[in-house]
Order: sequence, then structure tokens, then C-alpha cells
Amino acid sequence: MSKVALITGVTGQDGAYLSELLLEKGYEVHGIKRRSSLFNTDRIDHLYQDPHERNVRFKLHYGDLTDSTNLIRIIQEVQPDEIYNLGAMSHVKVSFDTPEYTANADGIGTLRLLEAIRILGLEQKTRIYQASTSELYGLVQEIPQKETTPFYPRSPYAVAKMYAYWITVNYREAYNMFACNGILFNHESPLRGETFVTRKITRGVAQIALGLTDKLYMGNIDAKRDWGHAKDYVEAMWLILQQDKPEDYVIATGITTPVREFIKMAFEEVGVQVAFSGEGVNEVGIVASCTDEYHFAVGQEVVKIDPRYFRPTEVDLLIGDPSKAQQKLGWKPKYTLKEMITEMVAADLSAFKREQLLINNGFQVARQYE
Ligand code: NDP
Ligand code: GDR
Repeated sequence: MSKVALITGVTGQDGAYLSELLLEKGYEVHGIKRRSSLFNTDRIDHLYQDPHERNVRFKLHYGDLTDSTNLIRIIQEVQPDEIYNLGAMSHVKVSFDTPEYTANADGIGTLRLLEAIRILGLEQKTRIYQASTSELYGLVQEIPQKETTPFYPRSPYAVAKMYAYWITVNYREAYNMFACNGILFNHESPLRGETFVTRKITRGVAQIALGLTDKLYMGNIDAKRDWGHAKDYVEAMWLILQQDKPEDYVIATGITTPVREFIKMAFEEVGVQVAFSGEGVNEVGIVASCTDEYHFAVGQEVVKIDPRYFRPTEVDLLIGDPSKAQQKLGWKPKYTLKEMITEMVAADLSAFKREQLLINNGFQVARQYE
């Protein structure tokens, strides 16, 4: 009998990579997707199986973390061995605009899942993974940040995730459930949402390279993040649920990089050296040297600061200590930051070359900037 997994947030970056991984491992995978007025399954369309066929191993259910009736019904129907709670309003900046909704989906949503397991009497059958985050560390208390580092959340998102973290620990202790937190540091990929900083940069670099736009407007480029590849990180999620004992783990690379350096590395992928000059909101990134393969000129201003992207409270420095995961899970990241940036820029270049082709042939292309 193959194991059965249920993934909330299946249409997101991690949901897509985790679905692939679990299907490869022979699982039957169920995912919860939200109803939307347009299709929102781009990242998992390649896994779609016609529900009319036999032996379908990938199934989607409509649902939402703000609706406990539907969570209880789906869990009752699916009887999962493992639940991965990846669904969330996951954008830190947007959580300042939608704080109540974020608390509901990210905080209480986790409680709804845990209670659903209990109401259905599945405490001893169903293991649950909670997508906790390095944002819990917020204002620096200690570096590198590890499982025992105190939390100091700095956004409505992080505060909601803090509730989710502790309610997961509480249900483990109170009801003897196999409930675990993965405290994952930032992880990225070509599937990363377009408004997170790494993808915004790699998309911007590709667009400027092809002459589709002329500069990138950025927020706080002094922030430092410990960036890994989502493909490596979903492997850790799975490992966390395969252990003998339920525990919480930090998943990180142990290396931190400023946003400014990420920008430089991304431009290097298209043969451009960027030099920064000026200070604060007046800082700019200028092309110091370039090849003639793309639309760049020496002296061109390619990066500017726009305070619109500043956050009311910022998380300045994240650097994780993955020792526990290395020792107990045998987990180690395979991708370097450079390899990941190469993959992301190449993917965005190829996507925008398609767009350029449409434009060159007289078609209009909708643009969204964030
Ligand atoms: P994404 O933003 O790419 O995906 C989030 C998913 O949650 C999407 O499928 C989204 O659906 C779904 N979702 C949003 N709101 C609800 C809701 N109310 N009910 C059900 N589903 C909902 O995030 P990632 O894949 O990057 O991250 C996965 C999880 O890990 C998130 O919980 C995130 O907070 C957490 N995390 C992420 C890290 C990272 O660096 N990526 C690091 C640490 C933690 P839709 O597609 O319809 O919008
Ligand atoms: P983060 O990711 O807030 O760490 O949360 P994000 O990529 O949004 O920001 C990282 C850092 O870059 C700075 N920054 C900008 N960010 C964005 N989005 N856009 C900009 O223009 C910009 N300029 C500078 C930010 O201020 C910040 O310091 C992500 C999410 O995936 C969370 O769900 C997850 O929990 C954490 O990572 C770990």
C-alpha cells in the first residue's frame, strides 16, 4: 500500500516541488487548491492526471485554510498518513496590508488542521509538518540562528507563524501527535513567486537584458538572507516526517548574502558588472562593464531605490545553523547560491524571449510590476 499525503498550498512553489518528490517516492498525493476566477495551477499542471483515469495518484480538492468544515471533510475523505501544511499568505510585506487575513490563514489555519486530525481521531495515524519560518527570529537575538534561538517576530506574517509554531508544539505535547515544525530559511527557484526579491531580480535582469524594460526598483538592499534552493528544502520536509520522534528543525545553508550581492550575481549571469554608488535612498546600480550580447551600455543605471518597497519593520540579518538537520536527518543542501541564480536567470531569460517574440509579432503582452 502506498502512503497517502495531503498538501495544503499545493499550487505554491514548495507545493509543486514537494508533489514531484512524493510522487517519485510512490505516494498518492492529494492537494488543496483555492478556488480562483482564473486557473492557478501553472506550477503543477505537468503533474495533472485526468480524474477519469484509473490509478490516479495526484488529486486536487477545492479548499481553504480559513474554512474548517472543508478541511475536516477533505481529511476524512483522504485519511492521510502525512499532512504538509504549506498553505499561507506568505508575503511579509503584504501581511502589513492584510494582517487579519494573514493571522486567520497562517495562524488559525494551522489550528484548524490540527483540530481536524483530532476530531477525526487520526492523532496516531496522521503525521503533520508545519511550514515554520526563519522570519520567527526577526530582530537579531543571536547568530547563527538555531532551534533554541529566541523568537522576535517583526511582521504580522511572522506573528501569525509564531502562533502556528507553538500550537504545533502544543498539540504534539498535549495529544502525543507526530507534529513537527521545519524552521526553513529563505528558499527560492525558478518557481518562486514573482514578487519575492530573488525572482523580482532575476526577472528584472532578464527583462533589461532583452530591452523589455530599463531598470529595477528595489527596497532595502542591505538586508541579508540565507538563501537555499526549494528543491533541497522539500527533501528536508519529507525527512522530518520520516523520523522516529517528532521534533523541530532549522533548515538553512549557513551562508548569508546581502540583497545587493544577489543583484550583482544575477547581472553577472548576463555578462554585466554592476557597481553601486550613493547612499540610502539615493544609492544606484550602474553598469561598469558588459558584453554586447544583450541590451546594456556602460554607465547605464539599472538599479534604483524606491522606498515603496521598504517595510514598516525589517528583518536585517538571517543566517541559520543547520547542524541538527545535518546530524539527525542527514540533510545537506546540494545547490550553491551561484548554481541557483544561474538556473533562475536562465529560466527567466527563456520566458521573456518568448514574450519578446510575441511583442515582435505585434501581440500585446500584459505587464505587472511589483
Ligand atoms: P507560496 O506563496 O509560493 O505558496 C503559498 C501557497 O498557499 C499557495 O498554494 C497559495 O495558493 C496557498 N494559500 C494561500 N492562502 C491560502 C488559504 N487561505 N488557504 C489555502 N491555501 C492558501 O509559498 P512557498 O511555496 O514559498 O512557501 C510554502 C510555505 O512555506 C508557506 O507557508 C510559507 O509561508 C512557508 N515558508 C516559505 C519559505 C520560503 O522561503 N519560500 C521559508 C519559510 C517558510 P494560491 O496559489 O491560490 O495563492
Ligand atoms: P522575506 O522574502 O521577506 O525574507 O520572506 P522577500 O524575498 O520578500 O524579501 C527578502 C529581503 O529583500 C528585501 N527587499 C525586497 N523584497 C521584495 N519582496 N521586493 C523588493 O523590491 C525588495 N527590495 C529589498 C526585503 O526587505 C527583505 O529584507 C520570505 C517569504 O518566502 C516568507 O514566506 C518566508 O517565511 C521567508 O522568506 C523565510
